[in-house]
Amino acid sequence: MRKNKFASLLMIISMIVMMINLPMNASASSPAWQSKGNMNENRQLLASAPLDDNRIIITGGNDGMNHLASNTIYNLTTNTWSSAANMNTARFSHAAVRLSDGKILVIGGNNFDVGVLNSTETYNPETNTWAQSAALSVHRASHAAVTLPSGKVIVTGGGNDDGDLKSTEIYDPTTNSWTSGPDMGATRKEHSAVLLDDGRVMVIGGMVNRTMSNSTEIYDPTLNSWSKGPSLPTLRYVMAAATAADGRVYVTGGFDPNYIPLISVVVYDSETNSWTRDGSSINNGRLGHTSSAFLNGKAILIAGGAGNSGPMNRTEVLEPSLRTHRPQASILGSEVPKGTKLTLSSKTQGAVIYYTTDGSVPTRSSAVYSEPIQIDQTMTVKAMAIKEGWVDSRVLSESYTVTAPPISIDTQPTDQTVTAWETAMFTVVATGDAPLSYQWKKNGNDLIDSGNISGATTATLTIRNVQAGDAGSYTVVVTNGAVNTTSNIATLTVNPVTHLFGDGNGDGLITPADALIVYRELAGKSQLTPMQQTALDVNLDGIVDDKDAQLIIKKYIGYIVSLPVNQ
Ligand SMILES: [Ca+2]
Ligand SMILES: [Ca+2]
Repeated sequence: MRKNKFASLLMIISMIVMMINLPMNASASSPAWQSKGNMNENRQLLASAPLDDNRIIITGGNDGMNHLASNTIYNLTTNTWSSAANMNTARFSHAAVRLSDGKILVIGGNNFDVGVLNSTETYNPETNTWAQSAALSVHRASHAAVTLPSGKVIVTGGGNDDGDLKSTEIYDPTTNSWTSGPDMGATRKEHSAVLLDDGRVMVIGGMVNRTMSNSTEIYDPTLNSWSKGPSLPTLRYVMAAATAADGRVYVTGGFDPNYIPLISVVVYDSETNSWTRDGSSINNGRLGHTSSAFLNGKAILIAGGAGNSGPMNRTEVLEPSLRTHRPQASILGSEVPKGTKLTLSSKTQGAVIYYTTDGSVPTRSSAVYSEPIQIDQTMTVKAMAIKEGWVDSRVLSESYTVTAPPISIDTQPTDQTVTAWETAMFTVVATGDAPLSYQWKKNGNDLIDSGNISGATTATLTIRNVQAGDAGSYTVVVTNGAVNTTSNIATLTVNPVTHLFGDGNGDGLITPADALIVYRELAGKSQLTPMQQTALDVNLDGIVDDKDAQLIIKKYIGYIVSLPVNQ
């Protein structure tokens, strides 16, 4: 039963081979896919992974008749093939990934004798041996897998006798164990999966909800969730994909809705999050092939698959022109506080960043970025990244508008409790771009210098001869024309007067002895206490002098009825 369902894809491929006999000559274009040395066997539905910068291991597949346990290693430098030990289990429509320790993990797949597999095994290139690894929780074939930046491996979708899968599983090499990952948005098999240059994973095309699809989904390991990605320009199925060192994803071959094996190549550009038809074409239209980038990402190998003549042993290599990653700014163009530090970086290791801050296009004569750029005025930052042997990056352009720094209040006005007829003072200490101006408010209303109010537009507000009606909430707004800030609320509490006006010695009586205190003070023989200052200023003019002494005498002799006398 298992065998039959998954043999159907092979039958389709065989039918295509019989139906289609079109010439598949590649048009000359640059950069070019170059035909390389043939594998010893025809292989389709095979899988591959890089061993290092020069070698890729090709695993399993089938030759149209027999499933394969054999593997072969391609060396780019010598353009030769060498043998590798057989897997424990022959498998095709499986997945292969390079683990961070350099070993190769092959996952699931199909086997003509057993059916869809859940077994996995790991190849140690140092010893040229295979070892059984932990089994998947779900049997999977026609799935796709990617090693995450964390070193874990995510396996996506595929199918088995129970149907197509939208589930994912995540392998931890350190514990040799699988756990469930988040479901994709739909079932997906016969697709490709690649690591993007930002650490996310893209699954591409294939059969989605049992229909040929050009859709993509993107897995973010930091969020552990899937979201929609940009769709391929055209439908293609059973293609292969690999990511080059500059982050561009090359999707090759597959067949289209008319079952034509494709020679066309489409490229995903992470900087624009979009797909474009590449100028290059592969030499042999093929589907059910494999594609891997060498470890340094400077070249991509495609191998095997089925073409017009059935399963093939042909291989091709692309050495893409690599484009330096456009610099990224730590802050996108926006309003920023004066003095903001801007960091530029390029994902391309070893790239040199040139930048300008006057809006001109940067060149190799522009300033070399070496430390954060301080934004002290409104400016447009343009930057490009350059690496020898790589195409210059696109130009980053970000515009910043400097906002005045905020005014900080270092000392807030504090609550005051005074007795009626005393003086209340509120003071603020603020720091900001000069000149600073002040506006005191009572209960939210602007105060002006008038009556007993002075300093309403200075740092210190003075309220003399405080009366009950002066109680309330006081704030001050500090401004420099560009920005303003409002102080905390300070509350003025006014207690009723507790002294008897004219009673300087506090004996509860108004007598000539009280007037004498005034004269002693005027003669410089004593100093008045604040209490005396308030009690003896019986005419409320802010000073204690002879006029007050005379009023005290007048009160004593009954010439006036009560004190104070508001002159
Ligand atoms: Ca007295
Ligand atoms: Ca007075």
